[in-house]
Amino acid sequence: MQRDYQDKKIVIVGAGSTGCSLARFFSARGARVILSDNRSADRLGNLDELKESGVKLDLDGHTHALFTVADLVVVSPGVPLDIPVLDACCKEGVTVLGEVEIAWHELSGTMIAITGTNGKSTVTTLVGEMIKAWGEQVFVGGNLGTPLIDAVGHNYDWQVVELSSFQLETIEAFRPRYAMLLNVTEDHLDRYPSMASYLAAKARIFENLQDDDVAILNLDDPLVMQAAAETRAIKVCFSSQTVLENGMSLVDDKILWRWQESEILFPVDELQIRGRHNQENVMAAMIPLLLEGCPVEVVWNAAKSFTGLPHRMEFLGELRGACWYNDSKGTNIGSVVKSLSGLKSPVVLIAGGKDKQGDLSPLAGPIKEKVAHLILIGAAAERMAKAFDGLAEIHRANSMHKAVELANRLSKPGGAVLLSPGCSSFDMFKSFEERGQIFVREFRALSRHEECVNGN
Ligand code: UMA
Ligand code: ADP
Repeated sequence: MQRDYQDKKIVIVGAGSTGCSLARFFSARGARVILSDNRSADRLGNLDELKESGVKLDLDGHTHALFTVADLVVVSPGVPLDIPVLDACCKEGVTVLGEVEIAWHELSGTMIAITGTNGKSTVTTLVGEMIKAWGEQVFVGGNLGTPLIDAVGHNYDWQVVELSSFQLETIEAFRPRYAMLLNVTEDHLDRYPSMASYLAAKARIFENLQDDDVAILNLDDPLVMQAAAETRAIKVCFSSQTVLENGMSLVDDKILWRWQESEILFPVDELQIRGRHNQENVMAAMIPLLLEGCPVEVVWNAAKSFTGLPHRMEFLGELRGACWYNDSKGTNIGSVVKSLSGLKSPVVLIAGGKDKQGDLSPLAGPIKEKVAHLILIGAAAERMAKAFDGLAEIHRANSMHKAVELANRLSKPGGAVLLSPGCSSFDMFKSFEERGQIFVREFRALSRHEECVNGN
């Protein structure tokens, strides 16, 4: 499966975490590597180590002449495929692939690939925890943070990889053993011309599956079932609405796993992660493990011990009787709807950020029902203010510090304050993690201040 890159001219596009890992991988295999980025050196991380290992840099823009003579161009997920230099590659017949495709050819072990609009990181982490509890060697990464190419050379028994639609756009032969599609709602419409093209990118996870591979599907989501309609793989579904003869269902307050004559029940009130969507995440995560013969108690104990990831409905504490939640990873409208559904009114919602140009209307009903005050930040503030006019009292804040102060003043005992932006973070912050960390830091500073004031 491994490919020979000795002396090949390889251009890597994007010098973020993916690009740097790719550069290390290819230079260790004797390739002639050029790392290209449209940013200047002062806006990138330290690239000295790569330079020392012979990687050439092409910064502050992409030099067409370097690309069109390359043997291979490998793009980072955040690089749109329609930029002029990649058009030029296409015209010249230069192969353009993504990091996941490159990594897949190098890896042995069983791969579980997970995509969907929401719940990917939760399910990826949970599957990883279950495999670790089973005592196997597992790589857990992908869009979650550590590029898949970093798994090469470690002989993992398993790779559990979170995949974004961006990463799936640049696969060719990529064929995981298990391919999971959790749900599809609007996202990334700043990159895709339509919902159909976003769905088509997600559906590529099934493209190369064969008869003995497994597609794990959310039966309740028509777009998921549409995306997997043509797959050759064995379909194993989960559903919280239908009781399945074969598959994973939610029956009252129990998860029911039925597979080839056997039947097992798991009480959901034993789980620490809350909400119907998290029950669905647990159902999806358990499927590959149970199919692989992992003992039921190992699977369920891992599910029960899982307390969730930071920045996903992370409970911070109470301030003046209101509960505060950090849901900085709520980066699309569908996820804000889910997060609000678990909260009691009145909610102060902090939202906004880099606008992904999606339809905001699914959030109108939940805002009307639950949100008393909507504090808007970032580039999407104007569009959101128009869309939600009259549904809640609307405020603006030009920093997280101001948003937190205002939220504290507007909150009511018994209610909640929620940061769930429904947007990506890149207009004001480096990442959703940084946005969440700053929110938490501001919350803690305010809590200390209130304690001092009350103490006096
Ligand atoms: N760049 C160019 N030319 C362009 C556009 C961008 O050179 O035309 C450069 C930028 O200047 C920048 C570099 O590309 O220096 C960044 O590449 P990248 O955005 O792919 O960033 P990485 O650091 O490689 O991170 C990527 C994923 N980022 C995106 O998909 C935007 C990370 O997901 C992922 O964790 C990482 O690979 C490892 O797999 C982040 C993300 O926001 C968390 N993902 C989206 C999401 O979850 O919604 C899809
Ligand atoms: P992703 O990695 O796909 O962004 P995460 O697991 O990080 O997903 O969860 C991000 C947010 O998405 C959560 O805070 C929650 O609001 C929402 N979410 C999580 N799981 C689901 C699900 N199964 N269906 C719908 N929304 C979900």
